[in-house]
Amino acid sequence: MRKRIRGKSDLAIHGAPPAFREPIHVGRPNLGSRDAFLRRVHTLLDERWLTNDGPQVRELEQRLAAYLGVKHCVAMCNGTIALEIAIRALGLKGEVIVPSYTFVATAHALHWQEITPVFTDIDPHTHNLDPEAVRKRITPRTTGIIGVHLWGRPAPHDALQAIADEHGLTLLYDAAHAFGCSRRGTMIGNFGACEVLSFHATKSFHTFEGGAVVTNDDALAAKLRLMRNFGFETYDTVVFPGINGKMTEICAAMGLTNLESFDDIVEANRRHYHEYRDALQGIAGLRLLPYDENERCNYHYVVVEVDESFPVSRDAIVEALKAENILARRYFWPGAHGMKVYRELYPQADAALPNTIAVAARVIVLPTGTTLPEGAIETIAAVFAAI
Ligand code: T4K
Repeated sequence: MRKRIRGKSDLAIHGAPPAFREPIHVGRPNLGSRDAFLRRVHTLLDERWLTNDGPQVRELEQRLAAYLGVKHCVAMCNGTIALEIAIRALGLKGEVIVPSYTFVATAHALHWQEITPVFTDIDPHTHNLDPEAVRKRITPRTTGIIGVHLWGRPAPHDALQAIADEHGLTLLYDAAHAFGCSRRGTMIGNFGACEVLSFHATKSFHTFEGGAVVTNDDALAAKLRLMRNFGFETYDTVVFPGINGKMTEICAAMGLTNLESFDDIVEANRRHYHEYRDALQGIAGLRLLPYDENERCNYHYVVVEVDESFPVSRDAIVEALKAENILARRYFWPGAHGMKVYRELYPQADAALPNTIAVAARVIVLPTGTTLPEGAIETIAAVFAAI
C-alpha cells in the first residue's frame, strides 16, 4: 500500500516514509517483446553477423525511413556521433548557431570539430530557438543553424529556413527528442538539410545506444554512409577520412523489436500526459508544457514549469520529490552555456540568453513511460499539492 499524502506532514522531507520503495526514474527504458528480441539475437548469433552494415541494421534503416516517410536513414552508434558526422558531412565550420537550452551533446558535437557553438536564446513559451534571436547572432563566420525540436515539439522551421536561405546558411536539426512526431502533418525527419535522431536507452524509441541521420538528399546520404565506416568505398579503397559510427546488429535487433511496440509506448505516454494534465491543473503556479494534439507526438517528456508564484522553489520541489523516491530531472539546467566547460570558454554568453536562463530555472521533467507504476501520477500530484 502506498502512503496517502493529505498534507505537509505526510511528506518524506518532513520525516514520513517515502511514497515509493524503489526509485521512479525519468528515462526508464521501454522494452518491446523480449521473445521477439531474443529471436533476433539468436539469428544474429547463428549468422555470425554482428556489425558492419549487417542485415538487421539494413532492415531497421528501411523500416525507419518508411515510418518517417524520408528517403534515407543512415543508422549510427549514437546520436552524438550522428550529429558530428552530419555537421562534418555538411561542411560546417567557423560559427554555428545553436540553442543553449538543449542537452549538452548538441554543443559538444560542434566543439569537438573546433566549430564555435553560438548559444542563442529560445522562445520562453515553446522552449525552441527564437528566430529573431537567431538573426541577431549571425556574423560573417556563421555557416549554419542547428535547430533542436526540444521535447519533441517542432522548432519554427519556416522562419529558420527563411533566415538560412537569406544568409546562405545550412540548416539541420537535432531531432533527438522527436522520433514519431510531426509538424503540419509531415514527420520530423524531413526538415532542413538533414535531421539527427537519438535512439539512446532513455528515448521513447531506442536501440540501447544508437542514432541516425535522416535526409531526403541522395548525395548527402551516400557521404554519411562513407563517413560512418572510415570512408571505405570498397573493400580496399578509402575515399574519405571517416570515423567509426556504425550501429551494431544487437542494437538494430532491439530497434526492430521496439519499433513493433512503438505505438503502445506512445499510447502509454499519451495517457500519462493526460493524467498529469488533469491531476496538476488545480495547482496554482504550475504549467504543464502542452503538446499539439492535432500532430503526431511521442509525449515522451512531461515538462512542468514552476512559476515564481509557487510557494517553494523548483529546486526545493525536486528535493521533496527525491525524498519520495521520485527522481524528477532539471533538464536542461543550467543550459549548455552554463556548464563549466562552456562558461569558461564563453563567459559573456549569459547576456544574450535571458529566456534560456529563466526557463532552465523553472523546468521539472517528471517520470512517464511504460514502467510507471499504477497510481504514481496521483501520488506525484499529491506531493505537489502538499507542498
Ligand atoms: N541531442 C539532444 C537534444 C539530446 O537530448 C541527446 C541525448 C543527444 C543530442 C545525444 O544523443 P545520444 O548520443 O545520447 O544518443 C540522458 C541520455 O543519456 C541522453 O541520451 C539524452 N539526450 C538525455 C536527455 O538524457 P542523462 O545524463 O540524463 O542520463 P542518465 O544516466 O541520468 O539517465 C536518465 C535516467 O534514466 C536516470 O534516472 C536513470 C534512467 N535509466 C537510464 C539508463 C541509461 C535507466 O533506468 N536505465 C538505463 O539503462 O542523459
